[in-house]
Amino acid sequence: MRRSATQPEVFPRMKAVYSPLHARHDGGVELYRGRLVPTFETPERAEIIRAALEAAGHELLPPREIPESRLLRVHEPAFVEFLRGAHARWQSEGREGHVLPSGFPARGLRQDRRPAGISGSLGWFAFDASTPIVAGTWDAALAAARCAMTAAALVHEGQRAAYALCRPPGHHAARSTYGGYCYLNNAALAAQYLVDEGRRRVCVIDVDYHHGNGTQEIFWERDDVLFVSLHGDPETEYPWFLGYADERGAGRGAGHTLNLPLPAGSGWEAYRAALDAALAAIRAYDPEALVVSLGVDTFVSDPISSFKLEGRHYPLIGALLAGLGLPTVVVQEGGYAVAEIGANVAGVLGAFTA
Ligand code: SP5
Ligand code: ZN
Repeated sequence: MRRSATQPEVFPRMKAVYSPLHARHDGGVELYRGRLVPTFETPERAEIIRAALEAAGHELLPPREIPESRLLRVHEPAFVEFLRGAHARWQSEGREGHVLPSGFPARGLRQDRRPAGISGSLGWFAFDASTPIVAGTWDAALAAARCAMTAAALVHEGQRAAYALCRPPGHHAARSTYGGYCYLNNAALAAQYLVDEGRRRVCVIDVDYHHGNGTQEIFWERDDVLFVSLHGDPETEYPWFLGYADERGAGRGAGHTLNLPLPAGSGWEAYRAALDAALAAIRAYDPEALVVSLGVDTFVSDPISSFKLEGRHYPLIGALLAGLGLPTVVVQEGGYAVAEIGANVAGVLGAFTA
């Protein structure tokens, strides 16, 4: 049925930015509980989300050819060049097996120089052994970053909300480190895009089960981006070394980071209370745009996480976020209960079109 051009759509569809290039990032393994296992972060995740969005009537569109120079607004040039070339270098140095780091510059080791060789470089830039670099990782990561920045552009140009189906995810990637299945920080790139286009205060709210350590680090000393995160308590949950409540930002950014860790096992009641606190902080900041790092690994049967949210809670989260009434970019992060990932993501997004 065609609608007349003058009549507003009763249920306007959301623009969802998707690239098939995500599928090039496949076949990697991660170190999990002492074993190398296929990554939990799989191409199937994105295809199930895509199918659910199509079924819900959202409009899929490809990312724009955003210049790679935009990456450097958030990431260090040497880091970007490393990611681009790491797989080829590993191969040209005659190595077999998976491209994973096996040693890191921990306390007591030198932090002031990057070794020339590939193994030392991997340990320098990576912070875990669960984030493999395969031949197609760079193509997929760049496409995901472009999906996020395209969604930001759509919102800047007047869309009330837009969704970026990013894969690989991004919120663990910092200015010059990668890990947690993340290489380029898609949400930070979206937020920076909005700042660069003139939005004066942007908020990133991160509702993935895991703390968005990369996003926090990127905006740590800034007051033009508020970072708020709800996540499993890092005392027991990945990424373990960031995400505590006493981290509040520094310098100009003092007070512009808010962490709301919750114990593993938390359910909707505790989650809802933390989300209310997050929303109050966002309203007080009065941002001109919102970026949502949307992980649905808060779901009760997620295989690597321990919150107890159910399918019916995702539309409630969406309604609370949409209730802020802000131009909103939703960026896909985690979620590993593959059978339910599409319904849970679509549940959040539906609130922005109702
Ligand atoms: C984007 C994203 O969601 N990345 C998550 C990366 C998590 N990788 C390490 C997971 C370690 C989980 N430990 C097992 C706890 C089982 N309850
Ligand atoms: Zn996560």
